[in-house]
Amino acid sequence: MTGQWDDEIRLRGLRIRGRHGVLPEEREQGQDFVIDLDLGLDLSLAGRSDDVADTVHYGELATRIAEIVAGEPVDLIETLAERIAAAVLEDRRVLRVRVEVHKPQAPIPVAFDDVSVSLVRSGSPLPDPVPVVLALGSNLGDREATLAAAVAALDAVPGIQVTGASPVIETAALTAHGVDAGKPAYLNQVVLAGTALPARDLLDVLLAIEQTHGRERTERWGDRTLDLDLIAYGGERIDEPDLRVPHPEAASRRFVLEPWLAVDPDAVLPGAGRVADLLAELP
Ligand code: A4P
Ligand code: MG
Repeated sequence: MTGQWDDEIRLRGLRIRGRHGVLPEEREQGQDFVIDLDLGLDLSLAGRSDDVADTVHYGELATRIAEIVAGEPVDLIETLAERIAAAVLEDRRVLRVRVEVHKPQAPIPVAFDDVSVSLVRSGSPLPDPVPVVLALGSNLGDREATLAAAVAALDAVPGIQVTGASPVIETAALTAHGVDAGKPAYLNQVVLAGTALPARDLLDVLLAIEQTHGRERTERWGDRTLDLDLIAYGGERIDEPDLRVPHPEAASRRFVLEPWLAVDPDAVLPGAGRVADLLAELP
């Protein structure tokens, strides 16, 4: 663990006009409210990826807060602060938020600098990521570049974090009729990842990446430059027409087992056994 629990995004002095307060003139004329926010969240992912999709976008956050402050009036700045905290915590990555709402023009009959309320609220902790195993294959186009782009695309998806990637191996094409040396050879790779996504959502992500990185736009309609298979989703068994996990062919496919073993010598295919043993048993 890094110091991720201490990571923060701080937004200070967000000044928005609102009509909150109990007095009629406050409701009619409105006044400035000033918001300070401290968001506690893990910034290490964004620090590595340099991708705004891996963090809370402070511009979008500011816009959302401005909508709340400028929106439906409430009597108390306590209520306003609570609403802001709830909106910030809608993003499940935010573990903790401190909201301070200042009302510098509050109707106080004595000279004063500022009045504010400050509250701290916590989000419900994210579930531990599920470890998943993905198999990549490509036998058309710039195979190496396609695999690299697919790994990067996977890692860029919020809720997916690539934790390991095997070396890329070249394998003869396996068809319904066995190994076919006349077909273009494949490059294969196995990627380990952790995900907060349900298995079905993960499959949708795989299919979408296949679509964007996989289709060769040539006359050879249907030929795919990228095949992305979900080999294992934690230890779960799923047996539905369009989603079968663990992948039913994995145990017999050298082009899956070999790279998998290379990236994880202790790998186990749920329901089938140690990958090292499965590989040794293949003809
Ligand atoms: N689907 C169900 N379960 C899964 C799963 N665990 N992972 C469904 C991914 N998809 C799963 O897949 C068709 C549908 O399967 C998906 O829409 C999904 O809903 P596909 O990849 O579009 O089908 P395909 O590739 O035309 O056929 P198939 O039988 O899935 O082929 P495979 O198993 O993907 O194998 N030879 C070498 N040397 N290296 C290879 O990588 N790959 C293949 C393709 C053949 N020969 C190969 C290699
Ligand atoms: Mg497939």
